[in-house]
Amino acid sequence: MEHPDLHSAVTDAANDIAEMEIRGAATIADAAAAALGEQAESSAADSPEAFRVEIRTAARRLHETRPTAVSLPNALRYVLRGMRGDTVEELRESVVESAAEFRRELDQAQDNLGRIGANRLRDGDTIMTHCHSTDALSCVEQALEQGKEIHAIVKETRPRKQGHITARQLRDWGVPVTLIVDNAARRYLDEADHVLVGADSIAADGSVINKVGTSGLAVNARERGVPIMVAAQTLKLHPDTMTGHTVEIEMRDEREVLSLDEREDVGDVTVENPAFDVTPPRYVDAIVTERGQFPPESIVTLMRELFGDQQGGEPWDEPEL
Ligand code: RUB
Repeated sequence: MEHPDLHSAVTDAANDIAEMEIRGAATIADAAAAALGEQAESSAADSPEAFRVEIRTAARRLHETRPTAVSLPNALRYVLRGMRGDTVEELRESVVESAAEFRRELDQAQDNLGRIGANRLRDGDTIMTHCHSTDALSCVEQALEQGKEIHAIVKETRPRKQGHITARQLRDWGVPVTLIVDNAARRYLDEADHVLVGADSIAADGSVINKVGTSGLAVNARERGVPIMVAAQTLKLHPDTMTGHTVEIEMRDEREVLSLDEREDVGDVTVENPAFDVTPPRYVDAIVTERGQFPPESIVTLMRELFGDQQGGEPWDEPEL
């Protein structure tokens, strides 16, 4: 069979995800679902089989962009599981609807999670954040809507400085923000009531995979007695970890760390640029999801309930009959 044409919505989304123009686990999932929907909508497939191949090829293209956030394969799997029908038209309609439904649920889950997480924040509390997480910010937004006053210490988050996005968003909501370099975090923990971060993936043992630097922050926070709260929709639960798989940590280009001039100046050294790290469950106080909040060690119970015996597998695998 010929290689199917991919819609520019898919190739553009894939490039933007790889280049981090689209970034953050929930936003990546949303963009991937939207792109699959557009592929279905504009498909010129002349048979149901050709249509299925086309959608699976699009899913593969989107999936190969970034390896760590499980929200991406979970989103693709959701949309592909909704693909049903005997004709191209039926298949098209089912994928378009499945993608739209996924996106609606994502929004709803983030709002519900925010309401649950906001209950942990008291009037006058100060949070310390790392990176930029829409799930984490949803908790702050809901706390503000409840009339609470919240202050924020925002880590800039090298090398990509996603902390600036967090700072801008909080400032727009009227939250007083203190921006600090990552290395100052331990000093400012004494002024924080919570560390509030998001997650790219949550493993079955309750480990939290998030932006590199999260684990060091969590260890320091534990030592200072500051509770660590992780805001993560169930979309971040990693089904493959139930059978012992580990989560791949993305290694990114050294140019994010050193400019070409700096590279020349520094000379022949090895540069490593892991984008994420793993925080063991003993450093996490609560994982807040749209289904309630959980001590990390008990997240596996929720995973069993949600995934049952079904394993993750590749999103484009043919369903077993
Ligand atoms: C983003 C990051 C965020 C999580 C959660 O990393 O680590 O904390 O993705 O975000 P990157 P959200 O900038 O490398 O994508 O809560 O929005 O899903």
